[in-house]
Amino acid sequence: MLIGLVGKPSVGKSTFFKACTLSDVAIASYPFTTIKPNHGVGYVKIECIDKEFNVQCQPRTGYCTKHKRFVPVELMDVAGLVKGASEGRGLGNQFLDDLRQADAFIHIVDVSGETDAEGKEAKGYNPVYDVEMLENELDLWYTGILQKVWKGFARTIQNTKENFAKAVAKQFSGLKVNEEDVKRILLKSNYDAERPAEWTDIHLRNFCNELRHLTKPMIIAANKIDRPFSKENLERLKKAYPNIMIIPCSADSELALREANKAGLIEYMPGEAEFKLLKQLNEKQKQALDVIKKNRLKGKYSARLLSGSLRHNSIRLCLQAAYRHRKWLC
Ligand SMILES: Nc1nc2c(ncn2[C@@H]2O[C@H](COP(=O)(O)OP(=O)(O)OP(=O)(O)O)[C@@H](O)[C@H]2O)c(=O)[nH]1
Ligand SMILES: [Mg+2]
Repeated sequence: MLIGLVGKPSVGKSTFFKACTLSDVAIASYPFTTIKPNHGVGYVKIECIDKEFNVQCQPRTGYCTKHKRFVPVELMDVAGLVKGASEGRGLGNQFLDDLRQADAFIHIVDVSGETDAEGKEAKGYNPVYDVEMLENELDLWYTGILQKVWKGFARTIQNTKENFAKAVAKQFSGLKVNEEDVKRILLKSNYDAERPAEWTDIHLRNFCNELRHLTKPMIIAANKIDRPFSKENLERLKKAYPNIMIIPCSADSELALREANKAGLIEYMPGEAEFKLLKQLNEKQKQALDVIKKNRLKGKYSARLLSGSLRHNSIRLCLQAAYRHRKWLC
């Protein structure tokens, strides 16, 4: 199970990846900090059944502590995507190539409004544009794969009565699209698979959009919720995209807590409301943790709630994708 972290530059993809995996990756405020994809293992936290039996289990994969089970999920952090990527802009095609193997995406959006479409510093930017842009680029990517061969492809299928679903799945080979996926789209809508040469451009684009949604399901992580205008922007996003699951988070805060835990300064279990101090901290460390505690762990949009629900929801996302491929998560 591979989840790709996608989004424009500087939204916090690598920070999110590092908070989940604790791998050593480059994080910086300038665009295109990441060029080559980073792979790592993150964990989805779920309640463990061992609580019912009052024992401590030893899972084959992942780990279990205090009746919380941490299920491993492979994550991939890639380069930022900008408008025109499907035509090769930015790191365009290379970026999209890196995403072929993903089973699902988490779209990391900067809800602070402090980065523009290219990931450069800005003020008052509307993150709704970022969702529009990414959705559009992913659709163009999928549509482009069929469009470039469509005329000859559709004519041959129509004349030779070749199996449409099989032929389409072959065109998308490498993107984890199978025959069953194509059949599901055909069943759901009224595309005429025996006469594809008669499809219009709109038919083709709609078909590819549906195939993309089915084969690369996506949720949104509304990152940088700790910034002043983030809550306002979050509401704008929710209003514009009522059908997409949107989960606010602060990757930066989560990373600080995870690193402090790793260094033995605090005891913190990912997704919990509290952490326990284990050592004397210096003034700077104390201040940083105080800010996280006051503003992020206790507030309405708390890091705990956020990271907790993000984990919970990413399970649904993973299971949805796993089910498609008829295999279990672990
Ligand atoms: N305030 C705040 N800043 C954050 C948060 N997450 C990341 N950042 C900052 O955002 C900037 C960009 O972070 P990266 O993780 O490098 O972003 P990226 O999306 O991987 O960027 P590219 O690799 O260039 O595409 C850095 O300065 C981070 O410290 C957050 O939750 N809150
Ligand atoms: Mg990065």
